[in-house]
Amino acid sequence: MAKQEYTPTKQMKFTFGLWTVGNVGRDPFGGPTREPLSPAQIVDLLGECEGCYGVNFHDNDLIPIDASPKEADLIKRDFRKALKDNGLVVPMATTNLFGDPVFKDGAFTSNNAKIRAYAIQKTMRAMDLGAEFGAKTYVFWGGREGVETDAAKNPVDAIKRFREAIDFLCDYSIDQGYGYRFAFEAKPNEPRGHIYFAVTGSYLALIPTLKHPIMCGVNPEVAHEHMAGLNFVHQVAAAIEAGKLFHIDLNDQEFGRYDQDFRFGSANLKHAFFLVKLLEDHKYNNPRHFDAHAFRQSDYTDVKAFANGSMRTYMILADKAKKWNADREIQGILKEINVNDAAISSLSKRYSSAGAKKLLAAPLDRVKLATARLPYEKLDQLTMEVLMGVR
Ligand SMILES: [Mn+2]
Repeated sequence: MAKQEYTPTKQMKFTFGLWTVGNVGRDPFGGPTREPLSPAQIVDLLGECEGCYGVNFHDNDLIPIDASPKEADLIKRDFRKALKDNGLVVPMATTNLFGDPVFKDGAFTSNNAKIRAYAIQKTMRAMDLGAEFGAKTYVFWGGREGVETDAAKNPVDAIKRFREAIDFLCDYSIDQGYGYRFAFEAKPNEPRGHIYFAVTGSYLALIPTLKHPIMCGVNPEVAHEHMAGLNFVHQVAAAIEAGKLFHIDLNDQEFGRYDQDFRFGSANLKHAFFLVKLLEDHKYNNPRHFDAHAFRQSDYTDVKAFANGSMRTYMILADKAKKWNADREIQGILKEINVNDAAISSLSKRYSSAGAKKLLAAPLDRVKLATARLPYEKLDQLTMEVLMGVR
């Protein structure tokens, strides 16, 4: 593949949040290392990154929480112009339900009915704002929905309260004709000691209990599952299999560390490869959102390198996935390990009394079955050689 073929295209739907490339380098131990950019300036920066498709926002990334209506109008006007000038769209919006002190003990799951109501009110307004810019995916990340001590809240009530808020907001979206699809984003901890709905699977279990399950799916994030030591690829596979992968947050993370939000593919290349392969093999066609930020040491030129690098790594890994799928030796091993037997499958695939009797009587020799070859060292080494660029 020629080098220029790694250039991202709009069809890939690569997006960034205002808060990602606009991150000013603040951390719990130090202040900003970069001057803040306005939303319009962030859009201009993304416009300089070839192949970038769109930009996402929390309500307060675009409009400060205490902005006057007049100030809000000016910001929106500049932002809209920048989107047009740079040919970018807004596919996703979300609500900041974590930054303000009012949410210090949760939003939808707060013990205070007035705070729960305020969180729903703020989300309705944020949905209005997202719809104004054409967003069709609405993400819910419950950053403060949790506890440091389980003495503080009833975890069963927390689930009921969260469901109540989502059911209400689904109806609001339908009522307004916004056409949103909701995507829930799990995280096990940080900023709370323990966050409810800790993993993507928690939301996959919640969704069928909602009033509008068809409208609701998930937005898994690499780093959030890796923080919990989980295999992210398997979480995403569960979402794909359930038809619920509405959106995805791509970044990277060393296992067992704080929430690092590193550039996609920069820490765990092999996991990133299998993730891209999974998405490409299953023809994922929703936005590919890079929810990450540049190192604290970077200036804005380097922030652009971060954004371009995120997209380029995905393109390179998509090419590697193609190579893996076309590799004859790899495919030969896959053929060898996938043992098919139509007669026996017809017995075990679907239950019937007669079939069960036949299966009980089938001559399945466990000692012989255990001798089937599984050359996984070879398969894994070939995979690594594709990744290391020597195949
Ligand atoms: Mn995220």
